[in-house]
Amino acid sequence: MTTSVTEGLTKVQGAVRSAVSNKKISDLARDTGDVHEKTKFTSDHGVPISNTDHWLKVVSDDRGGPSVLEDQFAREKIHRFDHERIPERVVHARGTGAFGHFRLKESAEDVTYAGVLTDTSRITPVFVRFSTVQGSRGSADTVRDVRGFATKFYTDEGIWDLVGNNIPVFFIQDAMKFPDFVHAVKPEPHNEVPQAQTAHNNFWDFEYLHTESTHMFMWAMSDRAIPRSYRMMQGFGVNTFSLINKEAKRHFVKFHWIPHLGVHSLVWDEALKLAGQDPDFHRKDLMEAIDNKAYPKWDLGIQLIPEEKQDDFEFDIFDATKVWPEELVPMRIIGELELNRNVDEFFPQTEQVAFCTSHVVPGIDFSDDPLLQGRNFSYFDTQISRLGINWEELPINRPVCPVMNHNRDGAMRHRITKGTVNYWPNRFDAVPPTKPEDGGYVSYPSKVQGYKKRALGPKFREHFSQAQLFYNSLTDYEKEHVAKAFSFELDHCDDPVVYERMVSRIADIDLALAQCVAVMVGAPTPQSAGRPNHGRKSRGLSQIDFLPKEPTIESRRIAILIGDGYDPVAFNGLCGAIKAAGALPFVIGTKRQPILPEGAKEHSKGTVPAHHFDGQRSTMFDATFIPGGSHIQILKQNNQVRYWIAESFGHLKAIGATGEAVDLVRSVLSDVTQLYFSQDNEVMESYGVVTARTDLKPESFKETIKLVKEAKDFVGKFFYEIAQHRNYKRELDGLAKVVPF
Ligand code: HDD
Repeated sequence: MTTSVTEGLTKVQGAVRSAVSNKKISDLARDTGDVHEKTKFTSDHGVPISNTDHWLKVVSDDRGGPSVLEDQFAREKIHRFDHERIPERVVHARGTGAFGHFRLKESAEDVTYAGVLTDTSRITPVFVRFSTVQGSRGSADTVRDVRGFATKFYTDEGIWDLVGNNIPVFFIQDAMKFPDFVHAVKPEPHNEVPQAQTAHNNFWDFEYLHTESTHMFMWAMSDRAIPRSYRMMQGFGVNTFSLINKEAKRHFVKFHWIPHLGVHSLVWDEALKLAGQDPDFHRKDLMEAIDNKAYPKWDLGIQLIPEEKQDDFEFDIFDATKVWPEELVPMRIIGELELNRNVDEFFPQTEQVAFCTSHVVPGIDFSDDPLLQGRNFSYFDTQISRLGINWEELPINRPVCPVMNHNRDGAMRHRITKGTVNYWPNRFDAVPPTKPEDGGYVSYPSKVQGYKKRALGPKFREHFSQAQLFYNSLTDYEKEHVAKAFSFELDHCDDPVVYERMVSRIADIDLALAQCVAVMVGAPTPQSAGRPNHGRKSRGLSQIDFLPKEPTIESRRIAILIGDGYDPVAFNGLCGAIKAAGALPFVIGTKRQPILPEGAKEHSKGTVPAHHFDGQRSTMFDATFIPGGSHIQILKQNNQVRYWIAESFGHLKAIGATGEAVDLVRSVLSDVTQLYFSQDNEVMESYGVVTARTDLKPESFKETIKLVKEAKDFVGKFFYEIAQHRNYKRELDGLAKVVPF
């Protein structure tokens, strides 16, 4: 008996190892399912069905009659449908996911023996689910909110779930407060309003009463909470974990995902509009990028503190409301995450994926972070309620290494374990615990002493210093955005107790900010700061610290506006250059039927635009290009085109125009007297508006990438402006508001 179980296990392990070596492991991590085109239509019990449209009825020759309950196929179809929904996640209900892999670039064996962080020859398959926090499953993607960034690593030693957010700190220090926090942030209990917004009394009431939230709400009011794309945001493990090495030495660790594309955000007006215009904006963005092979990538960074230095900091390193400033704890980049495959079916993969912070692999351990310890209880529990006790058997959650133990039964058990015993120890020595020398998990033997009390360590009591550190580290335009975010949020609170107290709290961080918000929301203007500003700043808190090393427009969506009579040379040249730079051109026309270029021959097929002006808005694109040509006479009369240009300008986006289109752009932006446009032969860049009077020459498109790096010629200058993401100078100099949109 013992031999057969062990042999079986060895065989499975062998099969997995060889699959790993054949790089087929990524296929094991997902169930590709059946391809429906090749399979006969059957009932769920496998019987082929010939009619799926009509319930079995008693019909006579001339009329229909009653349906009969006997129809087992109709009943099965309706039963299945009635039970299609499972409880949505209590938080992070709205999300999207993708598959990919993690490659370790530098072994971290000096600090851990975890295979996934030491074996540089491995390619570890992953599934990542991004999410918003507050909204229901059907809410919009672009709301102001924290974003979830949860990664499931299918390692050779089992599942490692790194369940993080795009903000490095959290609202509370102790997990016991989580239900209060979630109740306060979710729609209010009496009317279920508002959906997917923190802009309401209860949330800000809670924030005021929990000074520990101050650091986090400063982040939530910054641009971090309105990302341009899931692909352009950082991820943070937030909690403090431990890494243990072969010598049984412990380091405390914080995990970071750093996006190759940089960290970029929408502007608030755009985020608000997109919530209605395209509620799936972020979901589609991720799928579109992967479909176009613009695979998003992140570096994995670790910050390490050796165990003996845990008390060397003015903050408690187990307090999840604190960052570890990079000046004190440097970042070490060790690996790279790439997402490269969209899901095949949303429900069994993205919806049923289930994460657990308690899922770590040998070499990774927990810490005394009180938030993490509570999370380690909560996630497993929530998966039981969402999916049932056998949730780890679902294809998306299943480890790719063998699983063997004495756990049994429960609803929806799939696994069949052969053998006559299901307990340990047993007379056959069957399925014994795995010894540490064979890779069995060993919890780090840390020394624990103290009193059993409902309390936190003394350093957990300081709540404002890092909130100031964050605010001080922002650029001027980022600070302006924080002021606007507070003004929006507190304007939506109608209880003066809430917004007046909150303004006094903001004065604990920055007096000028509090004064500005007070004016906007109608609270008494504070006359003195709640506490002095320590004036310190830190790297890595402002988004500007994450601009890509080389300017890139990869995967950016660029709208090209045309009507009949567009200049074909500029149009074709720009389309080609956009594609060559890895970005996506979208032709938006006055209609979605063929549009003819200037001088088209009689039977010319013209261009069929991807969209027309009623179908799209400027908000859905990163930049706009308008080629010259006689079509400008038509576009000039078109209010949608004029609005598009004004709105793009207001949303700080790059605008490019050539030939006659320069006059169109100038006429829309004529009130912005600080702008300069191309007069004759030169290419002009002014506040991110790039214009060229002369016709574009095909040879100038050839070396696109080089031109962008040097910001040369029309293409180089225009693409360089797109790569900057937004022209914030336009906002700082007050130009963005000049043209109404
Ligand atoms: Fe949580 C989901 C991130 C604190 C309890 N959380 C959830 C998800 C993410 C996070 C990304 C979605 C996972 C997915 O895509 O399925 N949560 C965090 C972070 C936290 C945090 C970064 C602070 C460091 N969470 C936290 C606490 C508790 C929970 C303190 C409870 C004590 N979180 C849950 C949950 C969820 C969840 C209720 C809902 C759905 C799920 O777990 O699977 O158990």
